[in-house]
Amino acid sequence: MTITLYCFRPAGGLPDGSPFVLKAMTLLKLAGLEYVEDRSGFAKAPKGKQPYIDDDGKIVADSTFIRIHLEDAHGVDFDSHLTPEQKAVAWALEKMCEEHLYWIVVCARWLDDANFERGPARLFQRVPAFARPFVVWSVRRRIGKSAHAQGMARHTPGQRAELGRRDIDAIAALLGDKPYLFGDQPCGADATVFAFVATILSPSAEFSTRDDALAKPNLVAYRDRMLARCFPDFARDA
Ligand SMILES: N[C@@H](CCC(=O)N[C@@H](CS)C(=O)NCC(=O)O)C(=O)O
Repeated sequence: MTITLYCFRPAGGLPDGSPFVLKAMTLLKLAGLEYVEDRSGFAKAPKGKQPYIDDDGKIVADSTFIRIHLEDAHGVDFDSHLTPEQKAVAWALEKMCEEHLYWIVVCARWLDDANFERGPARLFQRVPAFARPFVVWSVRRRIGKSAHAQGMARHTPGQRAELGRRDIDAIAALLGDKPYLFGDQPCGADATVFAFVATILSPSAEFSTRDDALAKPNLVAYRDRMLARCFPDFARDA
């Protein structure tokens, strides 16, 4: 049985423009499970977001629930080599990326006009030209409201830069000179942290958090290592 992964599309030199989709792809790769990509499923997304999967008729939405499904239904144990303390750190780090760092990325990509044109604007290329300005305006407005409700958009760009720098410092310090977050083998949290680091390093948006990540050689090497391992077609020549 093949798993179908509902996703957006490659962007910024990565297999998908969404860090959550990239996380799900990476989990599937780390698990050694075959999957096919379907880029036409957004309208039917059960939670209005991607990724979601169809695994032999079972629909699972949300990257974390996809991970739990892979563990339960396919017997995958991403964290078999982690101590309970490392598992706790892994969970906290993942949620820092998904619930904090993500919103810094959202603000950089969607609120900044130049970054919007470089990145998310491309998502609307298939919308008929006459309707595009309205669709773009309404989607940007909705995402801006979400970022405001979450809180990140209430900060000044300088304050977001400060928060982003601290997230990047935390990831870089935890990774240190290890190949993966907790040693020689990747764990579940590597899928998440890689997805966010790679998204931030991608040239599709210019913001200070990207500069902070580019200034961490261990993060750049980690991105390249994970790309080479999971997505060789997208690997840099580094
Ligand atoms: N908690 C979800 C978050 C997924 C998510 O936020 N996906 C974004 C793309 S990065 C999305 O589909 N957004 C569509 C929208 O908000 O309209 C997960 O882990 O999968």
